[in-house]
Parts: sequence; C-alpha cells; structure tokens
Amino acid sequence: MATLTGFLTLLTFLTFLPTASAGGKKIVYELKQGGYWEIYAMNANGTDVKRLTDTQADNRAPHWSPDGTKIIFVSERDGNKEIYVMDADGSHPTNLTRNKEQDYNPIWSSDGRRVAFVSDRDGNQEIYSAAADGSQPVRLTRSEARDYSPAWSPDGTRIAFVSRRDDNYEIYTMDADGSDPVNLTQNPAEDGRGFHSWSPDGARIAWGTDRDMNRDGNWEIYVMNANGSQPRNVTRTKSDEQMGMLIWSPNGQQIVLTTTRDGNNEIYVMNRDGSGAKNLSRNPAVDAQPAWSPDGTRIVFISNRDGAEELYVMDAEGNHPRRLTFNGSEVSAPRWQP
Ligand SMILES: [Ca+2]
Ligand SMILES: [Ca+2]
Ligand SMILES: [Ca+2]
Ligand SMILES: [Ca+2]
Repeated sequence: MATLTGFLTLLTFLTFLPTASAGGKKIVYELKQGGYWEIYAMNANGTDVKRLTDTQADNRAPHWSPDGTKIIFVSERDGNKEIYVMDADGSHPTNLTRNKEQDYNPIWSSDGRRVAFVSDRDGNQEIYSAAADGSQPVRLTRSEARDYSPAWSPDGTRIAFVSRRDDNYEIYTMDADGSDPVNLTQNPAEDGRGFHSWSPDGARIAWGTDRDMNRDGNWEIYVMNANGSQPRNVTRTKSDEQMGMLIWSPNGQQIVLTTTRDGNNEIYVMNRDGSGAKNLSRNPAVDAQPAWSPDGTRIVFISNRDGAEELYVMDAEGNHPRRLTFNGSEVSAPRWQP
C-alpha cells in the first residue's frame, strides 16, 4: 500500500511538472520588421528568440491561452483582419473567423474553450464569441453604436465591454451568451475608452474615466464592484496626466498602470485602493505596456531608454531593470506565458 501511495504521489508530481514550454517561461511580443508586424516569443530571460509568424502581412495582438499552449492573434495575411490561433511554437496557424470584414480584439475565456472578439461584419462594431476552433460563432451585442473591448470575467460567466449605445462611453457587462447587458457606469463622462480590468477574484472592475475632468482636468482610475456599485476614484492626482493602461496584479492586491504624471510616460504600481502609488520605471524615456509575470514578482515592459523601443524586465518593486531585446525596431504587446 505504501508503494502504491508512493507511486500515485510520483504520478501526481509528474502530471504537474511544468513542460518545457509552460509555466511562465516565455514572453510573446510583436516586432516590426521589413514593414510588417510579426509575432515572436523568447524565454523570459531573453534567450531562445523564435519568430512565430512570417507572412508579409501584419500579425498582431498575441494572447496566450490560459494553459499557455496556444496563442491567439490578429492576422492580415488573408487581406483583411482575421482571428488566428497557433501553437505556442508558431505551428498550426488556423483562421477562426474567415470573414471578409475586419475581425480583431480577440480574448480567451478563462477556461480557454471560447474566444471573444470584435467584428465589423454586421455593419458596425459588435462583440462575438466562438469556440476555440472557430466553430459556433455567436453574436453577443446588437446595437448600432460601437461595442468593443471585451474582457471575460475570471469565472467565465460575464463579459465586460465598452459601448456608446447610451450616447457616451460606458462600461457594461453581459452574460457570456450576450443576454442581460447592464450599464455599470451610467455617467455622462467617458468611461472605459478601451482600458478596463477585472480583479483576479472577479469582485471588482478598474477603469479609466474623465468624469472628474472639472475637478482637476485629467483622467482618473476608478474601481467599482462588478455590479457597478461603489465606484471610487483611486488616483485623485492633480497633474494633467495621460493614462494608457491598467492591469491588476495576479494576487489582486495591486494595479499596475502607465501615467505621465511625472512629465513622461512611466509605469506605476499602487495598491487597489490607490494607496502606496510608486513609480517603478523612473526614467525620462517612454516606459509603457507593462505585463505581470504569472507569479507577480516581475514586470515586462517597453522602453526607448537606450534609443529604439526594446523589451525590458524588472522586479515588481521596479528594481534590477534588464534589457531583453536588441532589435533597434518597434516592439509592442509583450505578454507573459501563464
Ligand atoms: Ca475578417
Ligand atoms: Ca454595435
Ligand atoms: Ca459614461
Ligand atoms: Ca519614463
């Protein structure tokens, strides 16, 4: 019996051993080469750089599947924007949309079984979802206004998105089948504009808004409960700053954001209630597009501090920045393998 238990323990151990391609080891990104954006991946320490697409057309917006084995992206190789999925090594690229109109803004459901995306196929921006192999496409929104920037809730039951259906930008959520749309923000100001982020536990949504423009003339980050209640300004900065994006940390305690509050684009981290705001990048260059490592200990980002845009990694305190790429070309959209 002891031998059997030992065997089962070993079996369990082997089952959960990370494979060579999983476990936060890789970073995927876009690199502009020869006039086109192509998708690359490398180890998180900058080694083993691999080109994953090569089509003489833009390949952009890569996102890892939740299990880290596949990458979804937008390709123009067929003459218009299509959603593609490929294996983590670039093999088996598959067109999921096959529609002559533009299809873009793809995002995985948290279980990796479906993909939400935006398409112009019905005359204006609407949100759709499909199975991860492209089958079972479903239209989720039906408004003449712009509907875009879908973000799946961590439990997979709701999709947050931005819409102008009520005459100004608002954050909505709907069920994963498109039913029960709810306007969460209900404010005449611009809410969302494409950056909003679920807390990892699904209890809250953080977003950018200009609703306090009259107070001090700048955008702020708000956090609300997932049903729209208790919206709170968590930045309350005074400067005329531009904010570019925000992402919750993997443990849900912090939010990383980009802001110009110090006169140039910097990466900041703050606690989820807005306290403890800290400049992580501290460099007069443009520092942008932060993405957390899955364990929350490191952040990959883009900076032009050495001239051209390159990828860098630093620890979550902003220390030990290290350059990962040496291309001398535009780079964008780094995302850490789950
Ligand atoms: Ca298309
Ligand atoms: Ca629409
Ligand atoms: Ca609004
Ligand atoms: Ca900077």
